[in-house]
This record gives sequence, structure tokens and C-alpha cells, in this order.
Amino acid sequence: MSGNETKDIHPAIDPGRRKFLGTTAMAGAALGLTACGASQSSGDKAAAGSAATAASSGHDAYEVPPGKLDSYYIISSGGHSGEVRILGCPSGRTIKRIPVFNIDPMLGWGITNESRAIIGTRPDGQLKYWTGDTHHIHGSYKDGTYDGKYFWVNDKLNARVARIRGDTFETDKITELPNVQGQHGLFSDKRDPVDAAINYTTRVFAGAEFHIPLPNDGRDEESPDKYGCLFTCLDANSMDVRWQCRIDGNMDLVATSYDGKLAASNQYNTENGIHYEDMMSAEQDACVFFHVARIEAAVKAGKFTTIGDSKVPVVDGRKEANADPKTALTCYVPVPKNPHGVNASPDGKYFVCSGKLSPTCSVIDLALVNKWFDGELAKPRDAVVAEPNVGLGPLHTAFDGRGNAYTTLFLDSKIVKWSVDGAIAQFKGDAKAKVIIDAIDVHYQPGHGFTSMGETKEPDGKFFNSGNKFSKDRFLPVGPLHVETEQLLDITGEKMKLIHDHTAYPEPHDAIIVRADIIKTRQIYDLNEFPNAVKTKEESTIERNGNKVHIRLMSQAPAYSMREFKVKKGDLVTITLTNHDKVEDLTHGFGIPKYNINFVVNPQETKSVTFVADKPGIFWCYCTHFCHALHLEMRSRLIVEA
Ligand code: CUK
Ligand code: CUA
Ligand code: CA
Repeated sequence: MSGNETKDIHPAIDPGRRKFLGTTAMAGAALGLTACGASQSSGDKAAAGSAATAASSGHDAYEVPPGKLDSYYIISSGGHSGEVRILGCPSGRTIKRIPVFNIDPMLGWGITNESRAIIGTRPDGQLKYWTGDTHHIHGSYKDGTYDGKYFWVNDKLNARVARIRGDTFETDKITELPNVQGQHGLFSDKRDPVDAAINYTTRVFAGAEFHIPLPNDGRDEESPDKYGCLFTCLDANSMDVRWQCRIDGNMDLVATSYDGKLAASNQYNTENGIHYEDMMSAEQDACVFFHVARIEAAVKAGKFTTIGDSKVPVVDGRKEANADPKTALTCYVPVPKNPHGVNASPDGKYFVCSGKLSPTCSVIDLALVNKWFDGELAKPRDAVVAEPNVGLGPLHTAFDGRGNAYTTLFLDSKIVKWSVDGAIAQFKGDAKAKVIIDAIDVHYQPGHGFTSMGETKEPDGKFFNSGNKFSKDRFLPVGPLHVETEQLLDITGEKMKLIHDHTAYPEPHDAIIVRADIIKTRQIYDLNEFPNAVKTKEESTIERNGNKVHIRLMSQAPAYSMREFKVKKGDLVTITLTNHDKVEDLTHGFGIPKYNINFVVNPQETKSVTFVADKPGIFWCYCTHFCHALHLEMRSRLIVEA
């Protein structure tokens, strides 16, 4: 049995608490939040005890014994670490950390010339940015499900979108978005490719959370009424920005429809507030819908402006310019209050916005939104077909494909399972409709929750992962900074079962759970993929051109192709290294003492680094990655002559 069974099944026990939260209530809730570790301790023990019971009574299905593989990949953002992680599901093992917007010496990310070109450099050669904040990661789609080709992730800090290859799980492109700050929500287009040459998702959508002056060049800083937010569409193939759409209010999360007609973003700051009190002054905010085809037609017809130095076409999606539904580019569906999260149900019918400061979830019927765009629905609000009370602080919702929704309740520290059809019936007036089906404690304060394959047309309703923002007492204490908790729930039955806790380095936000058979990774690169590869022993040379020296090196266990290379103090040195080993998993490293050079080359891969040889002496370049019985002996001398 699970811990929640001993409790009232309804997550919001005290109906008196089921009110919208005002400023004072929110301050109280914040206080309550710090105290929740103590107030929930009896519940914790029950949950912990039940987890132990579950394990001892043998849930073999969750166990991934030594030598066996997980059945899912969890591809997870890493928040202000700037990276992306891959975990196995259900084991929770961390399988890979993918540097994206951060620096990573293991891989050499931010150190090699190739990674620096992807991240972007300034005219003086410095990296343009070396930090980022990843929140939302989504994959490329075909036939409504993942095809495993690409994954896109946002950088909230520096308004960028990165693409990660599904075959190597390495970042291959990063685009900085113009005219926006706080690039938060991100979702890929789910429609089937129209262009046969680009056989995958063709668009990626991104929402901006922060209002800024447009252009943000210092002229309107004291006129917040002139600040604005833009919704951005990128070309998934070139990663160029296709267009932007200016809106009223701000944006948070992004969702896309399965037919490709609509994209949407929840808005918590329709007040255009500068301070948080202003941002929570209205009882309703909105979910703004974008009519993708009309926006692209407007761009084609030249109905756009540009902002500042940016050449990106910007269409006007503000309310005043879109009063006629039949030509409108945008539709603002009112929902309560400072909503967080918008999630698409796998049947393609609904988007669900969680209320955050309202204990409700708003179910928006996409057919009705389309009806509004056709001029056949009186008010955008009429597209809301259910608004169940689910509990306090609802943030994100996931689906099991059996008609149930699972919403994270940040303030209640629970996951609530509710019936979408039940909620719709209740909204229509059926007082007996069963809406809330189950609730379970999580530890603590869940942010995102996501289900196995839940953001595809192939949801399998097996696992729900709760990404919790506080772990408090769940792990051995390691100082003031606690690790976060990811908790895995079995959702195959009527009742949810907590089956696993695992740690997550701060701070994961969103993730997707992808069936393992969809991901097809490569073990070995192709030498010919790299135009600068050092292909033969004869090509392994030292070329000098003035004070520029190019050392072309190969690695093959247990040696580099040259035992030593001489340069002069002050030379600008480039080392290109091609790994000639063809054995799976046989990676070599390359480190140069005192020069901040540290990177790896995978089988048949080529990478390069460039540095000024400003320190004379002998520097043992050594293999940093344990590769061979003679790994320690695998080294060459860099001789910098005075
Ligand atoms: S936001 Cu993090 S818990 Cu950036 Cu998706 Cu909701
Ligand atoms: Cu090559 Cu270690
Ligand atoms: Ca608001």
C-alpha cells in the first residue's frame, strides 16, 4: 500500500483553503512552505515506510538489475547548471550529462574550437556567454511521436535555444533570439513534416517571460508601458529565427497542437506588472493562442515590422490589432490566476493550464479555439470546458492516455490524479461527476511532472516522474545546499504508487520520458564527418605560418602520433587531434598542464584547440581518459622554447 491511502483521498482537505491566493495569502504560503518539512513529517514516515514495504514485497518490474538496461530515457533539463541530463527510467541512474550553455572540462565544451563556435565568440575571441539556464526540453516528432532525431532546450538566462542531436547526444547548434529576455517556454512543432527534404519537425516555438523595451537600447527604460514580449518561431533545420509575434502580457510555458495549427503560452503577467504585487493583481490572466498559418501568411505578405538591428519579421499579435477573430493572429483565453504551465493532452483535444495562485486547472478545448478563429465562438473564455479544483499551487499537468491528468501541487506537496471527462461533466453541471481520483504525497514541492511518452500520441501510462524542488530530509545532509529529488510513481493502477527516489543536481525543471527503442545512438564517428580530420600518419605534421603553428595529431592507444612538438614562446598554437581508435567506448583525452586545455576525442572524432604558448618550458600533454593498460604512459611533450 502507498502512504496516501491512509489519508483523505482529496488533496485539498480544508475547503476554506480553496480560495485564490492574494498577496498576503501568498506571503503566508511562502512561510508555510518553509515549515512544511516539520508539518508533514508523519506523512513522510508513512510514505517512506510504504516505499520500503513495496520494495520488500518485490516490485520486480521496477528493478533494473546489474547488466540490464532501463526501458526509458529521461531527458531532463538542468536549470541554472546550464546543462541537460539523461537518466535511465525506472532506475533513475544518471547516464549522461550534456553540456549545452555551460562549460564542461570533461568533454572540453567551451574549450575546443568546435564547441566554442557553437556557443559563439566575441570579436576578441572570448566566449560570448559561458552560463545558461535550461528549463524545457522537447524532441522532434514524426506521426505524433518522437523520432529520436533532435531535442531542443531553452536558455532562460541569455535567451537562446540549443539543439541536441539524438544520435550522439551532443549539442550541435545554439541560436540567440533577438528582442527578448527570459526565454522560458519552448515546444517543437508536432505536425508531420510538409517538406520531404526535412523529414522531421520543422518549427520550434519559444515564449519570452520578461517585458523589455523594444528595442532594448536604453531609450524607454523608465516607460514600462512601452515594454513588450515576443513569441518566437525558429526553423528547426537551420535554427534561424523565422518570425516573432508581439503580444499583450507575457509568456511562460509553451505547448503545440498535434495538427500543427496552434501554439499557445500561458501568461501570468497580463497586468504587465513590474513588481510581483502588480503581477498578481488580476483574478484572471490568460493562455494566448497563436494561429501559426495566419502568422506565416502575414509574414509572407510583408505585414510585419522589425525592431532595432534585428532583421527578424515581427507581426503584431496584440489584442487591439486582432479584434476580428476571422483575421486574428492571436486569441487570448482568460484563465485564473497567474497560471503556470500549459500542457497538451495526448488525444490532441485539450490544453490544460494550471492555476498556480488559483487551486484550479483550466481545460481549454482546441476545437473551440479554432471555432473562435473561424468567428463561430462568442468569447475566447467559452473555449474553457472544465476548471476543476485540484489543490493548492497547481503547476504542471501530465497525462496517461487513459483520460487521466496528473497535476503537481507545489504548495500541497502532492500529485493529484483527476479525470478530464469527469471535470468536463462537472463543469457542465453534473454534481456527481467523479473528478479527483487519487492524490499522493511527494517530497517536496513538485514543479514539473511528466509521464512516460505522455507528450506524444503514444502515451503508455506507466510512469510519472515528479520533479521536486525541495528534498529536505530525503537524503544524507550535505551542507546548506540540498540536492533536489526526482520521485518516480507507478501510474498503471487506479492509485499512484511511489516506487523510487533519486537525487537530481540543481536544478532540473522539465523532462520527457522517451521509450528506449526510439533512441538510436551511434558508437563511433565517421572520420570523414570532420573536414579537419588528420587521416593518415603522413598528415600528422607541424605546420608553421609566421607565429601560427598547427600541430596535427592522431591518437591510437596507447600513444599520440608525435612524441613531442616544439613551438616558440608567443606562438599561436592550434592542436587538431583525431582519434583513430575504432573500438566502441575507446575515448582518449588530451590535457596540457598550465594551459587550461582539457578535452576528449571519441572513436574516429576530431577536435581542435587554440592557445597562445605564453609559458616556456616542458609540458606533458597527457591522456586524461582511462583508455588502456598504458593509459598513464600515453603522453607527449609540448616544448615551448623561450
Ligand atoms: S518552469 Cu520550472 S517548475 Cu521553468 Cu517549466 Cu514550472
Ligand atoms: Cu588514451 Cu588514456
Ligand atoms: Ca497575473
